[in-house]
Amino acid sequence: MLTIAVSKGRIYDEALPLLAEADIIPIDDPKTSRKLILKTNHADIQLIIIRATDVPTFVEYGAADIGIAGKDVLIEHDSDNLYEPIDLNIACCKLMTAAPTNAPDISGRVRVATKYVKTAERYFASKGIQAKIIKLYGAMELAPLVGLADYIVDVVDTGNTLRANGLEPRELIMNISSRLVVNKASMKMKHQIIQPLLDQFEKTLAAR
Ligand code: PRT
Ligand code: MG
Repeated sequence: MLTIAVSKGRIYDEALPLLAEADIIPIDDPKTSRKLILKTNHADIQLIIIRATDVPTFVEYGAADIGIAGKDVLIEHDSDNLYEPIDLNIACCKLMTAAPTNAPDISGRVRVATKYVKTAERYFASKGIQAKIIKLYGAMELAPLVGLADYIVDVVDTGNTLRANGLEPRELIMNISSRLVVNKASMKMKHQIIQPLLDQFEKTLAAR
C-alpha cells in the first residue's frame, strides 16, 4: 500500500490535476465525504486527508509514504528526516511580516504574533531585532488590532485579508510553494512504485 498525505482545501485542489496526470484518481471527494482515508482508482494507493501542519509528521514517521506540504509548514516543522525531492509549484504565496497600515517602525523589542514560531524567531534574529514571539493558532491578523502584538508573521496571497483588517505587508521572509515530501525508508523500500511517480510529477511540471 502506498499512502499519500494531503490537506483539504487549496493543496488538495491544486494537487488533484497533478495526481490525475500520474493516473491517481481519488474515489471520494473530501468536500462531500467525511472520510479521512480516500480510496483511489488503484487498490494499493490511498490518500489520507489531514491538517496541513500535520503532513510532515505523518510522513516523517512513515504513517504516510508521501505527502504534499507548504514550504512554510516544512521550515517550521524543521526536520532532516524527510526527503523533499520536488517543488510542485502549487499553493504559492509569500511568508511576510505585516503591521497596521502606516504604523511607524518600532525601535527596540517587538512583539510578533504568529503560528510560525521558529521561523519568526530565526527571521528576527537574522535581522538583529529582539522579538518576543507570541504563538497563535489562527486569526493572527487580529493581534495587532487589539494590542497583543506589533507585527504578525503569516502567509499572504492576494493581501485581501491583511487589508480587510487594516494591516499592510512589510517584509518578505520567503516565497512559498508546496513540496512533495517522501519518507526516507519508503523511498528505499517502495522505490519501484515511488520513483515512477516522482518521474511523472517532474514530467507534468516541466510541461506546465
Ligand atoms: O486552515 P487550516 O488551519 O487547516 O491550516 P492551514 O491554513 O495551514 O491550511 P490551508 O489549507 O489553509 O493552507 C495550506 C497551505 O497553503 C499553507 O501551508 C501555505 O503553504 C499555502 N497557502 C497558499 C496558503 C495561502 N496561500 C493563504 N492565502 N495558506 C494560507 N493562506 C491564508 C493566510 O493564512 C491568510 O489567512 O489565507 C489568508 C491570506 O490570503 P489573502 O489572499 O487574503 O492574502
Ligand atoms: Mg487555513
